[in-house]
Amino acid sequence: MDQRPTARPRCGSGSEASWRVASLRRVTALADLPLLASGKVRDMYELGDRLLMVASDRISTYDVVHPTPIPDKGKVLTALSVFWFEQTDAIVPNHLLSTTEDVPGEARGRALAVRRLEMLPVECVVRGYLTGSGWKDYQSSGAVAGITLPEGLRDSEQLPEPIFTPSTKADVGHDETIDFDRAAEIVGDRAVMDQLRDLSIALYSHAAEHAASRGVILADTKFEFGRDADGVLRVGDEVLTPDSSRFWPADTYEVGRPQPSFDKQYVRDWAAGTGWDKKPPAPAIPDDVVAGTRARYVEAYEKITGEAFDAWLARVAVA
Ligand code: Q0Z
Repeated sequence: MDQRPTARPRCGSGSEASWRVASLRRVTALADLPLLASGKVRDMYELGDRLLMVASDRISTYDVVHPTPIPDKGKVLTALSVFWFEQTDAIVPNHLLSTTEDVPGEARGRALAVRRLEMLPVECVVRGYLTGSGWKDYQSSGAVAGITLPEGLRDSEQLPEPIFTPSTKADVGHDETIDFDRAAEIVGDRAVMDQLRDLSIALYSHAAEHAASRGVILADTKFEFGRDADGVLRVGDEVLTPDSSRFWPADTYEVGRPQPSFDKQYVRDWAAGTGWDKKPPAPAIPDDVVAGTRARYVEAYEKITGEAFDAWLARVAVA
């Protein structure tokens, strides 16, 4: 069991002798925590009755993870998630507990201590623009997730209003878009599904408006919700990051064609030039493409938050 103290003195504060402070503030190494789940680019550890979510520097294109990490990618995504959790706390509470307390030094900046939730079994997708699978579905049926859209919409066009297009949580392969009724069946409660839709659209609308004011289009995004030990509905997982959303630079946006991805376009363009068939294994990424991609992630953070990325690193640094 977790025998670490729940409250620790801050280094340099209080009157304890420094040897005592040092012994009490020693934290567990990541390797000593039980690994609960590993995604393509993230890992989840048990932290007593809470969880530690760790974003890695791994990057995937065309659903395949490259062997080369993008330095600081995990920290940028974690920092962005925290920015949005703070921004949207009044819309819906979230699972964030701490960015520092009980976060091992080696994981600082890329990890969050979060409440354990009972996750609801649907993905809550909101689309403000017609792209990706939404664009495909519209072209073949005129509808997305059972929502009939106006005729004549073009690739990447803004929708008259944001739409809620839930999907299944597939263990392997791709999530499948479902209509609202099917989502309500899976969740088992239509009123809860109404709540998830309203919260998802409110979160998206808030974030899209903020992003627009900073020259970034939030085309679409995905949320995951769950209930805490008291039954309170909270948004979990990561929110409004480039891995859970499509961000487009507003200054080069053009309707009628696919938009370049803010973060991954350098890697995709380079990969296309190599003749890689998009099947595993993904090729190693050359240094200049790594550097360009890292710069894009940092730029996205700074553009959206208005804060230097270094300020995030300083805020979470081990005291
Ligand atoms: C998140 C995932 C990751 C692999 C479950 N607060 C929570 N409570 C309970 N479960 C989750 C959360 Cl966020 C939960 N995932 C997605 C994240 C690695 C899978 F870091 N699955």
